[in-house]
Amino acid sequence: MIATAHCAIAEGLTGYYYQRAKKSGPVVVGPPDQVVVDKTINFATNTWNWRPFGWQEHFSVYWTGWINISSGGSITFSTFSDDGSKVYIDDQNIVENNRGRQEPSWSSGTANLSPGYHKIEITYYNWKGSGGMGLYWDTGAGAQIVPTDVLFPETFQPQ
Ligand SMILES: [Ca+2]
Repeated sequence: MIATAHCAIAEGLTGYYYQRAKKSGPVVVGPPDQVVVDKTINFATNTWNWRPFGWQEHFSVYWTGWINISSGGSITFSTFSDDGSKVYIDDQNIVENNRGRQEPSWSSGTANLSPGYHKIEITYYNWKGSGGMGLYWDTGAGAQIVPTDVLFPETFQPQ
């Protein structure tokens, strides 16, 4: 047996993709239509033309997994999304960026995190028209896409 938990490779977050949504928010219950691991959450925030699996409208995504915090303290997370999105860390709603159908919009929130692994969950949906989604953090150098090397999929078992 290989002790995978000790040499886990950061490879991104597990994404559950649903080919459905409501006008007011995501629908992320029941069996997903697709499940993948996304290296980063950084989809078409320059073109607003994100079409996962060829879908353009009426889809939702639930990403889940772990984020590894090397230096604890206060960290600001943001999303930039069309339509809405939310971020939860350790079951706390850190970013609330879900106003119903919306133009590309920023929203931020701050989490006070200890060093180590924390559960992270994100919801996103595109009801109609253009779509895109980015997950950012600011660890002192301005808002940047949360990098793959701190993101672990749902199946990862933190020690
Ligand atoms: Ca839209």
